[in-house]
Amino acid sequence: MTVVGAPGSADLVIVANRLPVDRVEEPDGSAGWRRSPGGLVSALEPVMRENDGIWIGWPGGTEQDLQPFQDDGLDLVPMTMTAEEISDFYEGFSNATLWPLYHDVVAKPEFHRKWWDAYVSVNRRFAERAAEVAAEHSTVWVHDYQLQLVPAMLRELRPDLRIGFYLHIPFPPNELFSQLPWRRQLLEGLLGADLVGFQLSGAAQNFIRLVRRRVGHKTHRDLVYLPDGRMVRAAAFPISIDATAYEDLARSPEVTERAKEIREAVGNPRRIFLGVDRLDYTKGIYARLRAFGELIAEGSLDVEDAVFVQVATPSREQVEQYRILRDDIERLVGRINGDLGKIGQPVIHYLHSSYPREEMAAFFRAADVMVVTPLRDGMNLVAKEYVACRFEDDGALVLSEFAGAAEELRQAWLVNPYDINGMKAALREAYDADGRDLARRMRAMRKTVTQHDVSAWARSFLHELSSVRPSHGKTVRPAKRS
Ligand code: GDG
Repeated sequence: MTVVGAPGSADLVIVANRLPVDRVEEPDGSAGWRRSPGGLVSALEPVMRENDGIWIGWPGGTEQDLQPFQDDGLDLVPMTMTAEEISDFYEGFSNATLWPLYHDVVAKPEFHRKWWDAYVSVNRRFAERAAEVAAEHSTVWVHDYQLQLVPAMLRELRPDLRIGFYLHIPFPPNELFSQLPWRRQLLEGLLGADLVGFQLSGAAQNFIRLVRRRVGHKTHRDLVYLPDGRMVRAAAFPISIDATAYEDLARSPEVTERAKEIREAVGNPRRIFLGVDRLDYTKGIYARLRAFGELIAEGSLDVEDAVFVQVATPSREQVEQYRILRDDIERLVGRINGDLGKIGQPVIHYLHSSYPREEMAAFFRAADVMVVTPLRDGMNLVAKEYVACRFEDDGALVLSEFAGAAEELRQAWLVNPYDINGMKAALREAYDADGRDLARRMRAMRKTVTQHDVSAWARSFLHELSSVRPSHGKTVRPAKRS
């Protein structure tokens, strides 16, 4: 075991709450690993390989005796978590304090000192592990809201490192952030990084303003000047997807066939509306289904012509707010189908389940109108995935103004997800849109998504990180363009 303070061997260390693999049981009963589908893995895999990278994260569960291992050539360092830490650090401070606070307080954040203590101690463990494995003057890239204290903790242990941090969710303005009893500690935690990346420039500006106001450091534009002479840069790096991989999947004969089957299974209506979300209160599922239900109830749309397929992937089921949300949505779906459906013809096909990527691509190809209406969302990759799958330049995207993706996908039907009548009008317009209008919009959105894909995102963050600290440290080799 390496001692904290003595450098390890990795030139690039990724630190994220989750490892890119899940623990699974093999057919013979032994425990194995399966690559989790997330986009972050495909984004970072090429740079990991190019730089002998190491990924530190929690594999899920409470197993304690876990050793570093390789999976398909990637070096993975599993962090353990006790049942109490899962409840206080993960479900508590991460998902019941920070998550709602950072998403416009769409649910009420809970503040508990015990949860904060767990957040501090888990962050410290992650920082210590990163300090052990990172080579001298190497680069450590820390991800997301669960680990905001890691940059400063790590810098204290290893001042030689170049440290980047990326926040995948929104960063709130002073008016909301300042509710947090530990606001200053969190800002100071982030300031341990050389570069703090956000989805949108508005979030980066919120951060800079908060640092000036709550920590008192001097700032100029996107830079923070620390008393010790160090500079921290805050900037936007909008995340994306592996667009080519999605398009290839969508073009495959299997997915093409499966998309046809899905259309048939829901009765071959004129238009299929689709929602795909983790079952989360930020995603705006309830209001969207209400809007669609009202269109059917008023006779503006007919159930013979239009159905709604809602995939709601199970998420954070131990957190109280998520249980309540599930009940609310399921009651609404039951009511709409009970009132308005016909035998063999529900208005809403509701699926509380997760699916393989191929099936997701088939849903995207089967759907005529993709409905993405979060109340607040850092980016929303589903919107981009839909666009990537529409290689025939058809299909409509109805997109919330409050999703980060709305800054790039300007040709979508943009809606205010709090305005039910506005959403109804947009759904109806998208339903009626003619082929030329659809093609014009989709072509423009496809250009955006293909040009700014996830590997461009990773490259630009790492490039910026190496230029923020040019005189210091080895430079991470960008992955070759594929
Ligand atoms: C956070 C931020 C930001 C969903 N169900 C299944 C499945 N998915 C995939 C989607 C998509 C991903 O999960 C969800 O990403 P989103 O971006 O939509 O939302 P969050 O999970 O909230 O992600 C968000 C993102 O981080 C990245 O920075 O965009 O704003 O909140 O890729 O396709 N994938 C499979 N089966 C499912 O059932 N295979």
